Amino acid sequence: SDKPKRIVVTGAAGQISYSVLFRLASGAFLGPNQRVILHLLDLPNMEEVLKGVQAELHDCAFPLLDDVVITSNQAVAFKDVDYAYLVGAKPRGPGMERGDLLKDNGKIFVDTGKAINDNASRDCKVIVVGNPANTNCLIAQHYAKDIPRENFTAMTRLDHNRALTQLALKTGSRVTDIKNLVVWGNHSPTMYPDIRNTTVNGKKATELVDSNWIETEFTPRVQQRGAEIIKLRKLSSAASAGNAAIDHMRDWVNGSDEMQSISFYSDGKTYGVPEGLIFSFPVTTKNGKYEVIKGLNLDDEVSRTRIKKTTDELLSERQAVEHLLKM
Ligand code: NAX
Repeated sequence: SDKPKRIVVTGAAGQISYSVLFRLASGAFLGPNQRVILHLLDLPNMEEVLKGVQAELHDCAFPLLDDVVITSNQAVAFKDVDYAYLVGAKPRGPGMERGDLLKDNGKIFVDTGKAINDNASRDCKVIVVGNPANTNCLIAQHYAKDIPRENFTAMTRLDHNRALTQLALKTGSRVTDIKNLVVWGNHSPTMYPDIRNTTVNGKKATELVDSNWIETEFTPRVQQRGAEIIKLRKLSSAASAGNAAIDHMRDWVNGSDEMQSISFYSDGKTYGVPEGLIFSFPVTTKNGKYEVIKGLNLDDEVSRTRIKKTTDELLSERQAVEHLLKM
């Protein structure tokens, strides 16, 4: 369309954003005919860095990029935005407990939810990347009552993409040969990468790989891949996380018949997951909406145990931020 779309990226001075922003400006998200205005939000002490990122965006002379707004003010950042990439979060410091991280980041997402509610386009689509992504998403959604609940999602697409490639490498196939793979639950090491319904070139994955490989190599590798990247790169995943964020949003907006993994608000009627958790489910996407793929069988010992573990973790995360969910 003629009107540019506004896209906010938070934590815009950080490393994931550094890979996301240039792809947003190049059309990797909304395609080659959609002009964009980027809003870059970070903390006040990162203003110089934001100026640097803005300068580099300018230096690309992207034909689709109309403007780059840099700010540390949430009202400015979220003003009239159509899409929000919530990447900014406080990293876990030395000696910090997971509970402390939940609380500190929880507070950030209270303000973010309010700022989205007060300033963003009424059909703004939101992806939360900053950790703990699922629970941060729950908090932001809670404070944005005027925006449809289903517009708030958290990212499990990186975990999904990791699982796709591990299976492709093992079976000597291409990722596009693989259908019906899903990662369930929380974006954390309790996630459940599930290939029991998956096919590779039309053949059942569970007949191509043995269950020992699934249990002792595939599952832990996908669950712990973030740590593996840190060990190798001495930095946490950035380009792959940014790529997954683009994949998630592009497929949500454009539609895709492929099974994808998206974390969103559980209605309490789907796969036995308690109401009100931001949980990763298998979906397809169409006309700007995602739809759960129903009827997958979770009724085996391994699935029941894994689903319970990731559900219990999300319940305990919610409990740790309960005080923020009353208003
Ligand atoms: P960086 O530390 O490079 O960047 C984070 C940026 O956020 C910093 O510039 C910081 O100043 C900013 N920030 C902090 N609090 C803010 C606030 N209140 N408002 C605005 N900006 C704020 O981290 P990076 O490597 O980019 O990772 C960002 C987040 O993504 C982390 O929470 C990380 O754990 C999470 N990840 C999530 C993944 C997922 O699959 N969901 C995978 C990758 C990544 O680990």
